[in-house]
Amino acid sequence: MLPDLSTRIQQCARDAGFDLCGIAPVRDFAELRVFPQWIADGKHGEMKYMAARDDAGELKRAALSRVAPWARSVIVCAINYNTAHPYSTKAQPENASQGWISRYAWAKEDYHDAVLRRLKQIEDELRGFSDTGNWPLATGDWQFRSYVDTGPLVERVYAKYAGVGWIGKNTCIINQQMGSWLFLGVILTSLNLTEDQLTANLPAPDRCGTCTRCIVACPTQAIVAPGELDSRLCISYLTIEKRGEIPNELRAGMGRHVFGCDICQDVCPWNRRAPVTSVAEFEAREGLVNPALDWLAEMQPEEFREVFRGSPVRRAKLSGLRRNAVIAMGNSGDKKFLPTLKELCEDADPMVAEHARWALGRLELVLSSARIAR
Ligand code: B12
Ligand code: SF4
Ligand code: SF4
Repeated sequence: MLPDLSTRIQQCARDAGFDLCGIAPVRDFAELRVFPQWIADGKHGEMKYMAARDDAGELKRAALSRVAPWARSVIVCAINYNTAHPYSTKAQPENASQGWISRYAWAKEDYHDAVLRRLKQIEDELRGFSDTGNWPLATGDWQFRSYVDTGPLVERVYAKYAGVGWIGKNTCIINQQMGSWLFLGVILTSLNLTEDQLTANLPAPDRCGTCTRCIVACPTQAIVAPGELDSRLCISYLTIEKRGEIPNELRAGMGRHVFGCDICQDVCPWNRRAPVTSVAEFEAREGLVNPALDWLAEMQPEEFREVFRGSPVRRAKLSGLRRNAVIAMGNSGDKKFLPTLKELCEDADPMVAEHARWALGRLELVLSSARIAR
């Protein structure tokens, strides 16, 4: 029995700057049993790392107890990244020549780095407990491993069982007070926390009720069932993870999204009064909120490196970002993009050129149907 251990850990998390923290046991949770079928159905698209298997052929992310047999509990931390800017559902209809970069990606520092640094601070504090004599146990044998995204686990499931929030129908972790603009970070630990320390009032109750706003609002019908997302249809996947050509039939639904998508969170009633973060690293970089589409579509490598140094947007690579911006121009209904798109049809990057040809056709169609309607 380790009295007050979870309270001490939560204090460490607050000291490190996290808004929420809980501890979940390592278990074969019911939600994890849907994961193998999700992979078997191909809903992870081209994200091969999601389907990584261990030597015995088991999906790594579905079986933490096999991949990290030493791990007994998972400390789950969450930090608010919401800024005071309007939601995309409000800002986008007003700015036809501008695109949308997802709220999480405006940040001055990539969240992987900002969150991992804070997790390491917690690790250090926990290790330091025995040295200062503040802790009744020797910590020498404790094992910790911190992850942001890259660990062999489905973070949201552990967040649910740590009491951080419930898994909404949009698949996001939602906290009753904070909403869902939260980054998660996890620390696997060898700490064998007792049942009552872990599970008092857990998991967080589901408060979606009869609401279906996110499912209805998703422009590409990517939420195929409550809590189940088909990545292959999700704008976030298409604009960030998908390499090469975007399937033709999905391009119109992408609207003016150039990196990520926030719609299923923008419409969520639990985000209506979501607090604004005080974390300096998550403040928006200049020019990334409602960025000009032609600026992105014509960006050169040097400027890309400069503007997106240390930003998660680098993941799309310049070619992918330009591809996305070109599609967005096609969807914009703004005739000022016609000459730029004509030029981009001959772009040296064949992927950009192919998408520009589609976008030109699409823009001409949108403009002519607008003329007929008048
Ligand atoms: C791959 C990935 C993606 C993929 C796939 C998303 C997805 N929903 O699976 C794509 C690229 C589309 C994506 C998009 C986004 N992502 Co992402 N992503 C991840 C990553 C790396 C893995 C997620 C995963 O394992 N998916 C597998 C599926 C099966 O799991 P799941 O959707 O979480 O579903 C679980 C439950 O919903 C439940 N479940 C599902 N169906 C059913 C049905 C029943 C009946 C039951 C009982 C349970 C159940 O079981 C599932 C697990 O088995 C995590 C980090 C991590 N290591 O966990 C970040 C993570 C989930 N992403 C995050 C973010 C911020 C985003 C975006 C908001 C970014 C953006 N603005 O564009 C969007 C949100 C889109 C959305 N609605 O999910 C955050 C989420 C924070 C939060 N509050 O929830 C995470 C945790 C990263 C982090 N460290 O903060 N992401
Ligand atoms: S992120 Fe956008 S495309 Fe993906 S499920 Fe949510 S609303 Fe749909
Ligand atoms: S929009 Fe409604 S259904 Fe979707 S996650 Fe929010 S509360 Fe749940």
